[in-house]
Amino acid sequence: MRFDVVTIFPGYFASPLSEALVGKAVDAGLLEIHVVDLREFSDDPHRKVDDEAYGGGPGMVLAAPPVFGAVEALRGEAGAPAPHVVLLSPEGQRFDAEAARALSRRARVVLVCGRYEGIDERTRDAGLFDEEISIGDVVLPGGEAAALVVIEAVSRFVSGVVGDPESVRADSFEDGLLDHPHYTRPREFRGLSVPDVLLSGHHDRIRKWRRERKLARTALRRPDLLAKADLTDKERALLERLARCDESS
Ligand code: JFT
Repeated sequence: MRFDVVTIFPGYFASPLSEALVGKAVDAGLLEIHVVDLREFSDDPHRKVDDEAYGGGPGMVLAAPPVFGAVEALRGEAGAPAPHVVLLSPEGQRFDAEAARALSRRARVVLVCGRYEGIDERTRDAGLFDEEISIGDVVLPGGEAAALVVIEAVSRFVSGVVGDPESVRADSFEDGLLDHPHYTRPREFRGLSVPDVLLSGHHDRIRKWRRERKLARTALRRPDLLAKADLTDKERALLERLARCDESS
């Protein structure tokens, strides 16, 4: 899979894209990531890409011409798959595991990172973007950190990037539930022990305990997730009873 990241801060991406999971996947040829300097598409001698807002107000606006130039150049690249072009923006659709999986099926994704107070609306009006994504209701100074979130989340779903496919399946949200607790050595630490069942070697009991902890944690911490979670009829009935605090049944 290929990503092209359009940004005024190309250097920002150097270490996150060369380290750890993503860095290894790039080295292995599973991912190809191109960082494109938006300033290369400025027609200004000082490489300016921003300007004052029509109508006044504080701050600057990312100008349309360089954004059009960059996206059109990437769409026109010969010999490369046609890209799916994404704008990171606070006004976008909320990014989640399902959106990450959907993007991982694309051969090539362009991530456009804006800065300043926002991007000239005519980029949207012209249909320059196929999709607009927000990583959440938090305010960032620009799209770069959001683009890294998208690359890391999508890459996990690209075949071969995570060594053990079972790990991708087992992690949070694959079944719509939070993960169960994890423990490793030492067996005793500052008077804190590991739940006995995990040391028992009874794999059926361990599986049952983990499932139960996932359900309990999700019900307590993120009850909003239960509506869409992958639950058996029995599990759903159990949670309904617990939620109603119906101790007679
Ligand atoms: C922030 C952003 C995302 C995402 C793109 C562009 C300018 C700064 C800004 C901040 C608040 C309101 C503009 C961006 C994001 C997120 C993405 C831009 N800014 N208006 N902030 N928070 N979750 N994705 Cl262009």
